[in-house]
Amino acid sequence: MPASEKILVIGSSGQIGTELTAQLQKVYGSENVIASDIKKPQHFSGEFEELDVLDEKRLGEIVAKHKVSQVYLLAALLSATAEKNPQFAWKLNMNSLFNVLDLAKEKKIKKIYWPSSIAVFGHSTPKENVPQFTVMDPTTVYGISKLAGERWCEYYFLKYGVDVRSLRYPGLISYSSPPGGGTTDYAVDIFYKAIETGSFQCFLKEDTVLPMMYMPDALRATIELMETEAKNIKVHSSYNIAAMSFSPKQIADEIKKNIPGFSISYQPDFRQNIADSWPRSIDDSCANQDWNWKHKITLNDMVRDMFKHLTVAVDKK
Ligand code: AKB
Repeated sequence: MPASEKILVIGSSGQIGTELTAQLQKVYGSENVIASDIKKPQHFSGEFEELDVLDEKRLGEIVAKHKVSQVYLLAALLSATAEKNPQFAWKLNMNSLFNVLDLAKEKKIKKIYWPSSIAVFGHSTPKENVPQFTVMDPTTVYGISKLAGERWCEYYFLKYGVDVRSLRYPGLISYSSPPGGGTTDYAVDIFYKAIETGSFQCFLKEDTVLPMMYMPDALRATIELMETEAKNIKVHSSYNIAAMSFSPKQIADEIKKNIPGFSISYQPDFRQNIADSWPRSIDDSCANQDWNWKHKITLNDMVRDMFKHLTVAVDKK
């Protein structure tokens, strides 16, 4: 990244935002990264601006003040929370994207990162090895907003030459910041409950297989995509990326290798319907061909690393 670039992360306190902000600071220098969210977190080191992304005027002021050239837009309501407030989810997920796309259209910023999700797929999408281009019929408001967002990203690229890049994240698993409001969140909660109480009640059925990824791979994918030369980006909606797929039972079995007495029970709720509409595995060969993407972390590595970090964190409490 050229030295003159300044990055604004919107939604820097969320699950992805917390870790991506730290990684961007590490890679590009703290002085080149401005974090922003609705409220400043208690312990944050670096530049921070309080920002409601729906406030277009304030967003423009922050961009001008810091001479921002790249925006990572991470603020969104995820699948489960969005179902509880569909109108607001649509407003937040779509208007935030328009506010940022329009800054690029007006040449106030040069590059955008905006995450999409496996939630863009639906019941008619193939369940296994979903190709990059396929049937997409999402049934959740979150999935609909991500699919519409993908179409708008491509539209802004084709019509106005906006450099906007995107990944369809699978469920993301991390130890340093909790997820909020997703259907794949169980795969993070299960570790905390296993360590703290030795048991876990899962809101999905035991054999519900979903695509997942460990956060370090997701961060690397994001930065690699943003570093790719523009001429090599062939997908202007959002790239499929993949790492691993597992069910609650499979991850519970891995956890039992670390905590032999661990027990899991299943009490499916409304999130089961959401999970049932999503695919089980993803074909990410386009990302591999265009910018050399390849995941590194397997289920086994991830479980080992989660326990290493979480056990230390729980011991310190
Ligand atoms: C969710 O479960 O809503 C998210 C996602 C798959 O985008 N983690």
